[in-house]
Amino acid sequence: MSMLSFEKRYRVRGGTLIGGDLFDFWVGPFYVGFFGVLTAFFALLGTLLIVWGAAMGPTWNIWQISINPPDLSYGLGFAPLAEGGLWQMITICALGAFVSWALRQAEIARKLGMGLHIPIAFSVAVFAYFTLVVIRPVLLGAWGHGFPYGIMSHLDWVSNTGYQFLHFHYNPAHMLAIAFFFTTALALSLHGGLILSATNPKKGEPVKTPEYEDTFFRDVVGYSIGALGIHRLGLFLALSAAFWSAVCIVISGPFWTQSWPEWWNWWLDLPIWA
Ligand code: UQ1
Repeated sequence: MSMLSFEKRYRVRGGTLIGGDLFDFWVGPFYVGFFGVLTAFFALLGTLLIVWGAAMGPTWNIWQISINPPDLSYGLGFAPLAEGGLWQMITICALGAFVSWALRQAEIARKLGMGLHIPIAFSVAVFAYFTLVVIRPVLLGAWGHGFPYGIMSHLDWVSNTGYQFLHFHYNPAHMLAIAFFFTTALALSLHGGLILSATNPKKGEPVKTPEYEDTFFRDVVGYSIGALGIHRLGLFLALSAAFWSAVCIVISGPFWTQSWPEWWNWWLDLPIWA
């Protein structure tokens, strides 16, 4: 059973941002709303365009299919469908679906009288994608700077773009992003482990209370951040990872064109060595 019987009681009217009561209904377990319809529209159209692009060839090999952005010579203009125009339309559909999804999250949160933490957090991930396919290409003057939509091809793009700056690990914002990704994994593993251990005691023993959770961490590291605190910390770490990822790529090209190892020459150039 995917939905508990009492969940029905939380299915309240209102909270919509647009459309009033018109789309204020559920289909099975799913809330629809104006933005649910919009999300479905963009997701379906975008997927069909990807399939159309794949059908243009040259391969049906799932690993090798790639919908490429236009050639750099098209600048910030529209390109013919087979020459990157499909990539442009798919990008519009993706952003349309992501933004609609965030607004649907906002409607549901409003219905339930919750804060807007979920749509705001999701928007940070969307912002990272937007930075890659819109902000950076616009700053560099061509849609061709966006990344191709394909399993192997997007990995090749990441590799090539990294080597364009000789060694991307010397990018200070990239260092921060990686540190935040790793710390997010550490925090979530500690938290998930703690919750599962507290809720799965030995046979016949009662589930452990939050005091046990606090005591565990006070015993191991001398500090407990608390049940609410760990979620605030986790959210901060995860959003920081996405944020610095966006920063590290948007500064590469538009604001720094040399190799990233060379950026550290500011250290050697300090006047104190003279
Ligand atoms: C923690 O202190 C805590 O509070 C009881 C949790 O909540 C359930 C946690 O999940 C974790 C992982 C910690 C430990 C975190 C730090 C920063 C010491």
